[in-house]
Formats: sequence, C-alpha cells, structure tokens
Amino acid sequence: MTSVVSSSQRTIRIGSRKSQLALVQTYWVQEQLQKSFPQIKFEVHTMATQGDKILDVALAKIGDKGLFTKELELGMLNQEIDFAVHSLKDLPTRLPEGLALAAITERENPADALVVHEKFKDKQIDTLPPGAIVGTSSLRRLAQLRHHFPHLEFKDVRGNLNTRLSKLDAGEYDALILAVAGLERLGMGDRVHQVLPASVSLHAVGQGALGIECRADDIELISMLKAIEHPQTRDRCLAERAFLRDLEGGCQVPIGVNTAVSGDTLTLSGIVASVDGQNLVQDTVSGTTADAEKLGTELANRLRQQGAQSILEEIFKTIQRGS
Ligand code: DPM
Repeated sequence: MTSVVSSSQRTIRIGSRKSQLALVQTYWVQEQLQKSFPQIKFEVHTMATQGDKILDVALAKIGDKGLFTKELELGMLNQEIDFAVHSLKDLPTRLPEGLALAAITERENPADALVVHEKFKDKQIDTLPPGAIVGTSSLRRLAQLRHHFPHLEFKDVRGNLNTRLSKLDAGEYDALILAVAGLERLGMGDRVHQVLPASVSLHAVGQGALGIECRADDIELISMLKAIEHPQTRDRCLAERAFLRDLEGGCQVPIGVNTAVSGDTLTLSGIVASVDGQNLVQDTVSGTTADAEKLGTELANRLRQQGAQSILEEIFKTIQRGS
C-alpha cells in the first residue's frame, strides 16, 4: 500500500513567546486543538522575541514591525515550528510572504482597564486628582487619555504584567491602563478597577483576540485551525486590521477602534489622535459583515479626509527622530 502522510501521523509544533501570558494563550489553543484532533500530537516550542529582550526602552521608540512576532515567523519559514499563537494586536497587519493568518479565536473583552493604587480605590478615571501618575507605554492610550484628562500625568511603564502591578503597588504609579483581556487570562481580573468605556478609550486593533499564523501552503493545518476560529471575532478583527493597514499604522500608533456585530451588520468606529491628545479625528461606518475589510478601508478613507494623514505623518517623524 502506498502511504500518504495523513494528519493522523503528524506532530504539530506550536511556537510561542515565553511570557506567562503568551504561554497561557498557547496552552489554551493547544488544548482546544487536542480536543478536536485527539490523534494528533501538538507540541509547544518557546522562543524569545525582540520585544521580550528589550524591556527598558519605551515601546514606541524601538519601532514596531513585528517586535513580538518576527522570531516566531522565521521559525515557521524555517520549518522549526508549524504555527504560532499571537495576541492579535501584536501581529502586524502585513504578514511576511509565505505566511497566513489562519484563524482568529473568540475575543475576550477588548476594552482597556483602569487599575489603581490602593489609595485611589474610591476613584474612577474621571475623578483621579490632578497630577495623579498614570502608567502606560501605549501611544494610543496616552493620546486619548490626555485628550480627555489633561490634568493627569502620564509615565512610561514596561515589563510583564506582574512587574507593572508591583510598581503600581509600590507607589511608583497611581494607576495603570492595561488590557482587560490580559488581566483576565492571567487570572487577575480582580485587578480591573474600571473598564474604560469607548467614549474614553477606543481599544487597539485586534485587542482581546488571538491570531494563529502559519505557512500559507500548509492547507491541511489551515483547515484544522478553522476548528478554533470564531467567525464573528474574525469579521470584526478583519475590519479593524484593514482599517489599520490602510492607514499604514503599525502596532504603536495612536489609532483605536471599536466594533460591534448585530445580525449581519458590522459597525466599526475608529480614532486617530496626536500624541499630545490635541488633534483627533473619529468616525463610524457600518455595513454587511461580508464586506468587513471594505468597511475598514472606507473608514480609513473617511478619516484621511478629516486629516488623519497629517496627524500620522507628524507621529512618524517624531518616532524617527527618536524623541
Ligand atoms: C500593543 C500595545 C500594547 C501591547 C499598544 C496598545 C500595550 C503597551 C503598553 C500593540 N501590544 O495597546 O495601544 O501598555 O505598554 C499587549 C498586551 C496584550 C497583548 C497587554 C496590554 C494583552 C491583551 C490582548 C502589549 N499585547 O495591552 O495591556 O491580548 O489583546
């Protein structure tokens, strides 16, 4: 009998960053796939990415193209691993030749959260006192919060969630802004003091969802990965990613979004803001979910007409100057 390499004989190697959050996410994906395909062996291989090695420099200053994904992508292209699990918001909107975004899993709450020091446990984002120090390294969060709350102070913060939370508890910051999803996945949902409404902070593109990337020609694997895809999350995230791609924004620009699906209708809101929070354009489009990516492009066009391009060019210049 001629033998074909069927999926029943295959061992599939999953690539992951080593951070606690990355591993929790990767093991979750492994478990889901193992349930759907009990005959296949799924192995986790960890790799450090540039973003894991550079911990003391503000994210926006070290460039953004694939900071947390490049090494994993090379691993796939070199056949060392078969697919990689990413926080979708860390995955650039343009993938290297030969790789594909095979699946997007069900999104957790995509919003940003306010986490406070004990002494401010009776405060919300709009009642923190003037001069309160808010930690974030996200230009998106910074720009929107500066716009709404110019009396607050903002300070860079890096490191993993535990490091950040200990700095907060030690009094180095009065509050932090973090993704609800990351805190919840690490079992620290109790640290979410306030879920920031969209009127205060539009979340990052893809926030709260996982993106599974693999070689574009691995048809067998791509069809298996569909087992863990969440179609509604995929529609929302494809619209968000098309919007960001069209504006040529990387992961580290002040661009935020919000999406909702009701029946077949997808609604996408987006914001582009200057880092000082002074200049800001925002709009909303809706249409059928089948046109998710077109809606992203439409919103990008509308915001460009309202001046998004010059806001972004200013930011790219500043980042290049390294200030
Ligand atoms: C990206 C940003 C941040 C991460 C920028 C942004 C936050 C950086 C910071 C692109 N990636 O959101 O505007 O606050 O210093 C990251 C987190 C998660 C994935 C942590 C977080 C968990 C949530 C998720 C870092 N990447 O945002 O608090 O999976 O969406």
